[in-house]
Amino acid sequence: MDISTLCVIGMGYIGLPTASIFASNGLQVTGMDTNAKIIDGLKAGQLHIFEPGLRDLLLDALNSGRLKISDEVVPSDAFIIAVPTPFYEDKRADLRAVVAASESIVPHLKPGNLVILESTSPPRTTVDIVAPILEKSGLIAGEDFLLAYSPERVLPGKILRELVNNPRVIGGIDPTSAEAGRVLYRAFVKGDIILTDATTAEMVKLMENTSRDINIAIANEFSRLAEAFDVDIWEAIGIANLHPRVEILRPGVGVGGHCISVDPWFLVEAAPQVAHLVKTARQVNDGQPSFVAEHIAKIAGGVKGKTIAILGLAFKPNVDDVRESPTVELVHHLQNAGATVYAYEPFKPGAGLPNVHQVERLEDALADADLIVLGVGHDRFTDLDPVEVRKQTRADLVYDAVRAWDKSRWEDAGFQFYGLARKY
Ligand code: SAJ
Repeated sequence: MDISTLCVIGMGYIGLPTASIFASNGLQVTGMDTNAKIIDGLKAGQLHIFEPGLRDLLLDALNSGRLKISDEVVPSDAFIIAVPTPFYEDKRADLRAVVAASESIVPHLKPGNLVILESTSPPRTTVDIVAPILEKSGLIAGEDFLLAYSPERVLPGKILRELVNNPRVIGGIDPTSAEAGRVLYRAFVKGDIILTDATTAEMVKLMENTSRDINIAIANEFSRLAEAFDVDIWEAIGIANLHPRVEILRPGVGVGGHCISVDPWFLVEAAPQVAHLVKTARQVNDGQPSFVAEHIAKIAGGVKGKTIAILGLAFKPNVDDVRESPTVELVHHLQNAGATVYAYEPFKPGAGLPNVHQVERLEDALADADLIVLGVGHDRFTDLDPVEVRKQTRADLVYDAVRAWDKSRWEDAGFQFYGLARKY
């Protein structure tokens, strides 16, 4: 089959790079979003997200004339749905954007078209939700048009490299749909392309992020145990990881972002009677900001009435994404315990987070602080010179929640230094 035109629905962290990369590999692409502000910005070559290399890729794609940005779905050979799937308050998957995107394709769907769902979704979404919506066109999935699920699996911060080089899973509602997916993604994917059925592909995606969540949960739980036994968790993990079959991840403030902290709930929702471990791991990771806040309070002799500078609000180092960020939770816990918190996030100085006092410059956070907390290991924080920081603050205490700072350097600069389950 020949696919020369493509419409990508959703210009977020996945849809935008995907649309740009298809355009730079010869397809005629329309990047569609319902958010007028995003559309206007992109048309002017302005990005609403930060991802290394994306700006140049977008500008090249726009300049080539092969990428058009639009607020409408347009008739195309193939459609990719790359919209967010958040969860409701009660942790059930919120599929409204997937449903709306599927409905927006219906008037344009023609025989022979290929539709791909990329959004992370509960098992059976492609078959039970997307297919029936598309069939409102009068066309039959698997007979008149092709339909597949192909999860994005790229790591924020390395999206452009991983889009090209990671293995790609394509789950068709039938083998012909999967094969059509292979033809489409071969335009730029250099990694292996593995074909399977749609529900297996949905489950694979959820299994990947769930297994990472569980592995981080055990690291976080180990940090609490180490704290209880007065053990340096980093030394302990370093030694344990010398074992050829052990690979413990890093404890920290918790697990955030729009993927790992959300996706396991889709399995819990789909099979609550089975997914016990998955649920417990989620609860352990969700409880980590509170554990870190209590640890900080213990070290500081209580935080009531104290002023705390939090460095970093993003969900992980060197990204601008503050969604589901555990550091934001940490801010809230410290505030609830009576602290005044000034938070500085260099990648998004004005994130507009509710109930968070964000400052625009590092020095504004440091000036009146009694205590400095490193919440996210952004390079520009790990590179800080403690001697320079000493000049900008009256704080005596620093707390490194992510083990990014060298204890002795901070102590030499005159600070009392603490960290999560850390002795050295
Ligand atoms: N984290 C730790 N300790 C660690 C590793 C991570 O506390 O040792 C925390 C991070 O600080 C962050 C969270 O976990 O808050 C998640 O970060 P991450 O780097 O593990 O993953 P994401 O959310 O950026 O991207 C994940 C990736 N999935 C896997 O590695 C299995 C990525 O490949 C997926 O494409 C992405 O989710 C997604 O979109 O689903």
